[in-house]
Amino acid sequence: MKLTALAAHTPEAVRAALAARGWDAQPAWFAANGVQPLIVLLDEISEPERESLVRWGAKAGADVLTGDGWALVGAAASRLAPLARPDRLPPGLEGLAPELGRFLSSYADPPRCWQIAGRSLALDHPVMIGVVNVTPDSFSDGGRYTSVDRAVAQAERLVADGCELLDVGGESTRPGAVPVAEHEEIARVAPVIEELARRGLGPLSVDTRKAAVARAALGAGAAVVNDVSGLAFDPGLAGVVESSGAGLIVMHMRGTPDTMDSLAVYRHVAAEVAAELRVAAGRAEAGGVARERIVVDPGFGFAKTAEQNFRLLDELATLVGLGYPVAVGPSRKRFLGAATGRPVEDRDRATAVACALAWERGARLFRVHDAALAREALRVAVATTSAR
Ligand code: PMM
Repeated sequence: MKLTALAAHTPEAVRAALAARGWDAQPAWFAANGVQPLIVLLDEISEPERESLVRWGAKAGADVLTGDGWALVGAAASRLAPLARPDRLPPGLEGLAPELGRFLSSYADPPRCWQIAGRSLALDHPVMIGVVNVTPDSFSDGGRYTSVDRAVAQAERLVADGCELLDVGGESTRPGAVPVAEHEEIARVAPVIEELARRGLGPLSVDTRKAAVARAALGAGAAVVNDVSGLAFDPGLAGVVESSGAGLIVMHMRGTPDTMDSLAVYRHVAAEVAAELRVAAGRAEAGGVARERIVVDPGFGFAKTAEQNFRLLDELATLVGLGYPVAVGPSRKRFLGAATGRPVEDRDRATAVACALAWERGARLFRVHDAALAREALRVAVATTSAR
């Protein structure tokens, strides 16, 4: 007998083992997905549901760890699947089927593209979003690109280095940053967006929390609204996105840049951020924004300590489980400095590594200040992942 330990973090090792033993590609891929271990945490379940789950787990050979009102279920995907099928559900578990069904179908068939105004971005490869900050006080490149000419030069470099979307922001959101008046923010971003669009340096995104700024930016040629408040700041923003057909990035944060640092209190950061992002994406959908236009983002550095940011980066698959494409913006942030000891101007290598780790965990979009290094790291990460 000869034992080989197979890698279990993706179905790839099982697929390759079966293919090497003569299985055809399709059946090997289905079987590999079927034996893939999945773990789901079910909160807010009733006592009868909990009891039914324990009985089902004993019969199905699933691990069920439970407490008051919750159950953590670990099993191969093929064993979990019947829980999502109303016709095959054990009695008493009917309430679980819709959510489990949604999770399993997005697990089996993740979003493959993102609809933004006028086009769609394929997500079968890493999509880099280049940062063009036109704020005088952004924490990482503060004040260096305030004029339109400088923004254009920066945009040209980002596009040459592989960015497929450029994110133009006119209000710094670093902790304690001074809020910018609407008209001032429009005066900063609109001319830059207009000029970048005129030069074909797009598609373009506007990084704003405000409906009026988004409206002006979309009018100037932007195709995406990137809202760091997750539609919590301006109730009018969803309507502006909906009526323009723009893409929307819903980022997680708590409070405002002024108050967020004091709100970095979590019992279980990945689960709480996922739940809060689900609510934020729900706000977008309730406002008429189609699901295929929405991307979610954990909001590294926004109401999170360094330790919480690293937990979230490691547990990014929890956000991927929401079923929306996931964007990340670790670029040059403080938590990377905490790990490397490097100052803000020397964090692009750490950013590139964080992007590679995030790709491996399921992120598809990467908001970066320096795209050249991130692109190299992402190429290595992509070469290590199998095509789905
Ligand atoms: N971070 C910043 C600004 N906007 N948008 C998204 N979607 N995700 C982020 O992580 C994010 C963001 C802050 O960084 P900056 O001041 O360097 O732009």
